[in-house]
Amino acid sequence: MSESFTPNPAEGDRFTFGLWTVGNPGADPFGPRTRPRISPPEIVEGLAKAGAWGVNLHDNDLIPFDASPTERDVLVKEFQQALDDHGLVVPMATTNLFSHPVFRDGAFTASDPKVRAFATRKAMRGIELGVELGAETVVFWGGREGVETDAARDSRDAIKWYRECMNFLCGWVKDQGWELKFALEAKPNEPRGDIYLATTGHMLHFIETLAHSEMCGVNPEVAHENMPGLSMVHAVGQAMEAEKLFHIDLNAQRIGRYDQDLRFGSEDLKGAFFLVRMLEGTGGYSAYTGPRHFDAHAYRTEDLEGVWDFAVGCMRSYKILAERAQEFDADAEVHEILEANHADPEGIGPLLAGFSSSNLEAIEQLSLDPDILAAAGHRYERLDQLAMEHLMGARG
Ligand code: GCO
Ligand code: MN
Ligand code: MN
Repeated sequence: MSESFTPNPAEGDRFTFGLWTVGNPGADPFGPRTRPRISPPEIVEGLAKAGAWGVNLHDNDLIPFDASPTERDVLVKEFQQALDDHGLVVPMATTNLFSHPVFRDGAFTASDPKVRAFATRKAMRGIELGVELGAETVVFWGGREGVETDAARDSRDAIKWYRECMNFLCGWVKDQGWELKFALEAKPNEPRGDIYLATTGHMLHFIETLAHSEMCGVNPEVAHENMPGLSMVHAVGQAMEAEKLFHIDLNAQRIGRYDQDLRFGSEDLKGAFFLVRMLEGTGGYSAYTGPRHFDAHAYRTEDLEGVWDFAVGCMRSYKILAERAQEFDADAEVHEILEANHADPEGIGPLLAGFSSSNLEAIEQLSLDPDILAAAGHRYERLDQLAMEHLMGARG
């Protein structure tokens, strides 16, 4: 076991936080903020001290909605200076298409085409800001893309307008000659009663219908998959298999609750373990190469000291889980159980990998007795106990 799980960008740790995450002042729908606001340059300084590699932002985390062009430029310059001073990068940028009342009926899916045009224009300004700061990925989270009542519009229209806006923005980015990737983030509900494209799976299909699907992928979030009781590990696995995991929002969540955005690893530790194992690639396939981004915030009980405890905690938990995953995948007993379950001494698997008359004939000839096949147990109780013991630090 390592002596230290301190995050260190110089050793290859690529942890990022949003300005809105550590900058969250603890306000909720039932009460005002509980801690002071921190300016973007102060956040950059704090994140660098904590061991983060980068910082991400919404346009309006840095530039107020009604700032003049001159005010904008001053804020961007100060922020850029802080990034240079503290050696942080901005790998991702996103656009706030949910706070202003203009988006009360949606942004890209608003029934009023003027609102859709306004949202598209705001997204272009957000992308320009991202490019200016060096971002390579643009996230789209459609917080207001939904309804409280389906009397409002036909969801087929909503999906069509969403596609039109994404196609327009992809076309514009290409026209600018920029090499950017778009990462679409799903959430099932909150703040709208029902949000369109509710899960990562919905998004993966939608992306395939876009004009420039090659530049679009997903940004799955732990909390958003767990809210309705779905598996984040499966969402990420499907995205990785499709080569569409363009970004990730790490946090923690208890099933069935409002979007909690808790410190990574603080709930469903087992889910976090298998997620980190998949991202690190210790169990097979290549590792995810993008930044490990935390979209979470400190408990409302915390002051600024607690905010930095929160940020360090997210990164330490990730590193601890990465080490535990590596130990699990190096465990001979784990290998033994997995090999027994995956064994294919007769070479049957490849026969199913493509239809041909010879494969068909070979499949038809196989002696497959379901009672024999059903007789043996799989030893997943032991395998899972091994995972839990590695996770609890009792092995390895
Ligand atoms: C949420 C969402 C947002 C988005 C962010 C970036 O928890 O409400 O996840 O935090 O990730 O707007 O697009
Ligand atoms: Mn998110
Ligand atoms: Mn969330």
